[in-house]
Amino acid sequence: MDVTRDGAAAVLHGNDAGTWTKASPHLYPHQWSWDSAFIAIGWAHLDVGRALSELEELFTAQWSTGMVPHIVFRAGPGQPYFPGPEWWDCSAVTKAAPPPPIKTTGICQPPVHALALRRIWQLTPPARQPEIRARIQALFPRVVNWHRYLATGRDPEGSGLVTTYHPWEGTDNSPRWDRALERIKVAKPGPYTRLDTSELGDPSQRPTNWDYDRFLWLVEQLRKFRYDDVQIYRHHRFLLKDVFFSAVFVAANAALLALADMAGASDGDRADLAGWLDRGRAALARRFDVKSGLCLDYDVRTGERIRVRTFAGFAPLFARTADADQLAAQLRLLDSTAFCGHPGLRWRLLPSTSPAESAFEPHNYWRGPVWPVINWLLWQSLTELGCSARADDMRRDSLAQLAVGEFNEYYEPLTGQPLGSPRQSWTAAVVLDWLDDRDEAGGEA
Ligand code: 9WN
Repeated sequence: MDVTRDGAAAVLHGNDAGTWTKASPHLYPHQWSWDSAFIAIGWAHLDVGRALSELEELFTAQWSTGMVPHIVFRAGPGQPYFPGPEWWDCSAVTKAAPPPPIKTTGICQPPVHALALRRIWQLTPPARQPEIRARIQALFPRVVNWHRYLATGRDPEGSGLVTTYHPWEGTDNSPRWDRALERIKVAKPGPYTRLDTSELGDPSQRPTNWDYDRFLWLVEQLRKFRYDDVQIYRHHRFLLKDVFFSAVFVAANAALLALADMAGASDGDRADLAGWLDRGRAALARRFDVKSGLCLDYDVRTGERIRVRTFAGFAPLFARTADADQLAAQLRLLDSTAFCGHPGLRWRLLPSTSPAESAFEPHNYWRGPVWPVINWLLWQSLTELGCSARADDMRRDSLAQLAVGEFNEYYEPLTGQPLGSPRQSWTAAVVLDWLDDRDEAGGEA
């Protein structure tokens, strides 16, 4: 059966909590940061006002540092999630966190929000432009502030690359983090009971207990440092320059600049955005490894380059800044047997980890499966980079893949089997964007 707009809309409506959307009905009952950004793009196809509420609601939990937290805990006690707010205890240890009753985590996720704002504005019909413009103008400085946090607190070296503090800052059990986690020998967090593996019924699709021990131990460390970036930088064991996160940041700075006139941005903000964009683009170019054709993360603690082949290596594409040589090299690699051209793949889509890697596990979360949202980001990037034929194939194959299952979180790359949580909001959201063939209705950006 074909994947349909009505089916995707029903997922968003089913997970809708009024002004925010559960990331999924059972496994993820709260508001997640980058999920919300993708979800807003989905809502923009149904109601641009509702799309903007998603972001406005998320930003009510923004920290005074500018950080937008990775989870805003909003579900009631009947909808448990582990680890809950008591593991983070943010407002008790730092004034930077919003006061109760707002409860958040103390880390963040990739800044897709600006891409969502731009899409919302593009899809705003003329009759709604005055209202939506005013609301975007009100939100815009907060989004710039979020970017300022990433450009400063998360990059004290001014390197142009964002430092992540925890695998939960986007791609949880990606093999990119294996060596840094292996160095943590003593991780024994307090007693805990996971809910995710029983909820899903198949632990092989989720991180291991070894991973969770380390994930929770890292949370305890961050809490001990009172979520203070200076302390964290001084003492934390997990500091990774993440090229994918940094690439999204570059694309997000460009998106805010594209909205700057409409949003009435100050000269200072425009100059900052342009500076962060240039610095990020140059930094990604420096992390490009000619031998492998990939952009490589590095470990701030050891200085080590992380050579494992994953989707993140295509950072110059995700940033939309690849120069002609890098673009050609990355497109070749994208369709090589190490990635989309692997003969065993069900669809020619980008897997989270290369099937040619020894760490590849086709069932396991970020260690092999295809994530529709990542392919959506790449599709948008390829479109912007002028590779429309390759982008069209990616959209077509993604929709074909999504005809099976129920808007799942991720898919087995060799068989196309749907995995993870069904009725995942962000999957439905990107389907709504892929299925939209209207000309852009509204504002230019
Ligand atoms: C921890 C909600 C989130 C996504 C992450 C994804 C997964 C959470 C989990 O689900 O992480 O944040 O419990 O596994 O890895 O990218 O935002 O969809």
